Amino acid sequence: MPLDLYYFLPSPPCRAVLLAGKAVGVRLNLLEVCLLTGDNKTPEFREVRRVNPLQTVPTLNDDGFILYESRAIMRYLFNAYGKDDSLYPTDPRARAIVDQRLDFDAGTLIEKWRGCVRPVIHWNAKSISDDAKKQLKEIFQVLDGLIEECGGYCAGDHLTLADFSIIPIVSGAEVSHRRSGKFPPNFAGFKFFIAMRKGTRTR
Ligand SMILES: N[C@@H](CCC(=O)N[C@@H](CS)C(=O)NCC(=O)O)C(=O)O
Repeated sequence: MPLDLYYFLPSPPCRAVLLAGKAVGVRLNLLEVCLLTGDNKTPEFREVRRVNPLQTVPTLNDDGFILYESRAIMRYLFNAYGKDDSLYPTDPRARAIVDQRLDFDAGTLIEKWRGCVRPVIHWNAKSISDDAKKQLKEIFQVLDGLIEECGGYCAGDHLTLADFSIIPIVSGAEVSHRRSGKFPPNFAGFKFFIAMRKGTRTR
């Protein structure tokens, strides 16, 4: 039985779940909810509204079991269907580092990203404030240091759920700043990111 995933591609948390689902090896039945046209407020989205008081994507429906919050969904996919323990290590310290990075993403990194994109997308701001840009730059420098410490990954010396959560933020920023040449240097060594770009770029 396929798992239904309500998603919207530009949303980093949705892309994180798509990456994790692929790595875990589950088939996701994708149901698009266009946030730009307010699909999540329409009657068609009633099912999700009923089960997700936040009315957000991603939302997973696994045979009636409903889950929202991308990092909880990623962990659930791993716990329920994962075969490759390295994605979310069982060693307490290795897992703690993955959890730390996931929490760093949820509590800090994505918020700095939102500080830049939200005013433009939702509040018709014509530009991003200098303060928001500065905050994003500073947190990217912190992330850059973590990637360097881990030899090209976000948490530990191999690919984990933390990379899937963080990659969509970095790739979104990279697209925005592709020509500025101001990207933190170690992002160039972010191994999964490079692989993903090679696999997905068409030009
Ligand atoms: N912490 C949540 C964030 C979910 C979230 O805010 N999703 C946004 C898209 S990025 C959304 O659905 N927004 C619709 C709305 O707020 O009306 C997660 O990681 O899944």
